[in-house]
Amino acid sequence: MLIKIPDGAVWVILGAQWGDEGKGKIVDLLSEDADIVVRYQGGANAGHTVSFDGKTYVLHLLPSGIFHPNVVCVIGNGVVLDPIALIEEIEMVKSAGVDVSGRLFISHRAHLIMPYHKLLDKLYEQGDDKIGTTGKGIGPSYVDKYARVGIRVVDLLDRDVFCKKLRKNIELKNEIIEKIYGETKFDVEKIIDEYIEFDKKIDEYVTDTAVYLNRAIKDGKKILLEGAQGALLDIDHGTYPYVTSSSPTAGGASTGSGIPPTKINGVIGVIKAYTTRVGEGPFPTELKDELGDHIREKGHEYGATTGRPRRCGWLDIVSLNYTIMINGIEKLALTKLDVLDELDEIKICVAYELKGKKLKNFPTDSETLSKVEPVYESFKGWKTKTSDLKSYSDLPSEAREYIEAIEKLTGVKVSIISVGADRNQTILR
Ligand code: 2SA
Ligand code: GDP
Ligand code: MG
Repeated sequence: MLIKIPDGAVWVILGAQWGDEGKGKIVDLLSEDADIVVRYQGGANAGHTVSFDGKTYVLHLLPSGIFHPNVVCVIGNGVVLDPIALIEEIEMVKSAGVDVSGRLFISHRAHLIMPYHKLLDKLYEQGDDKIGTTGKGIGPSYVDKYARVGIRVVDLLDRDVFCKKLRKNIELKNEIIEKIYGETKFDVEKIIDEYIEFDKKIDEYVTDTAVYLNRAIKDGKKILLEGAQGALLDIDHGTYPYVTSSSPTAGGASTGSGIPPTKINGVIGVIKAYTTRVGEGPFPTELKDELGDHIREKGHEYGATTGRPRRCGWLDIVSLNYTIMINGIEKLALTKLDVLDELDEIKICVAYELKGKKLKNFPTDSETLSKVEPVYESFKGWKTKTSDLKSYSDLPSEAREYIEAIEKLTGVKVSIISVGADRNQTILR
């Protein structure tokens, strides 16, 4: 199934909910006609699933275009790179017959995840105020980036620079580390050796990816910018503090890749036919009942990185209209329609009420969001298997009504409909 991408297109593909919308599937699908796919934020917290030819792969750092031999994959400067996870992943795709040589580029400017980041992540997650992170060291690594003490891929080029920065970091963190372990846990020399070894393994991929991408734009290449997590987990625009520490939104695609905003000419939002969230934080349409359990089991809603059960609920148009606004989403890809196949009734949240009054905007604080009452519109279920259907007109009329209601409520066209995890289980409009 080929989705044609115009020459010179630079499109952002991002999650318009709380992540796991099926970005991996959609990016893989679009990659068939793309030249370059770029990851622009997050790290190995992401789990992007790609399924084809009866096989399923979960990617954490490599862009979801990696299974298309003609696509160049770029890990941009906005990503926080876990060396161990990256090397494991390169090995994983190699054993699946994928050659990454000459078609994987990693930014010099990407920050590294260090062993103490993972430890601090776990430490901050103790107690009642936890965020429900993936424990992959993401937050602490971005803290160091913004505190201007982070270690970047470029620092590995000079052993002396790397050692100096690492020693300073360990010194800064020792106090906390000693509090947990009663002694300094980290062997600085061992970390240095491990990371220098890592540098040797990735050296062939490291380059100035901003220069590479801007040259590619001049050459009219077709570029996809792949967001991780989702817009409602954005550090600025998400349900703070229950967010990730990066910018999954369209703005982050520019800062996280070095592609200027003026060169981005399309934004596609990926949404599920319902909503999921993993980790803590408000979720107005959450179903804490058997229906929620049914959706979790039917949709295999378990974390692709941690295996944690995902919280499930109805589609929420209020939050969706907010993420459409923040990102300038012009097209929607709707996934997992098949998961709703067995339901008698399907609901969409069309408004929030607080103390009996309708809210005009998506609340700015999590406290308020946790108190809103969703107002639902009800739709008749189609009670028909959709996972083998190939065209829009094949879909049962109730399913089409559901999709068209989403379009009406958002003012955005649903251009791609996914009815199964496989590449081919897709309906185009
Ligand atoms: P972190 O680890 O600091 O980024 O966690 C902060 C919040 O961001 C959420 N988050 C995610 N939400 C959905 N999917 C993610 N990737 C994995 C997946 C998650 C998994 O694909 O299933 O396996 O558990 C992801 N990564 C981060 C996280 O749950 C916190 O709410
Ligand atoms: P991502 O993080 O947005 O890439 O999404 P994940 O890979 O974390 O989670 C999406 C899950 O749904 C994966 O297991 C996919 O294989 C699966 N999936 C994607 N699209 C569909 C679909 O249309 N139907 C079904 N049943 N599963 C899908
Ligand atoms: Mg995921």
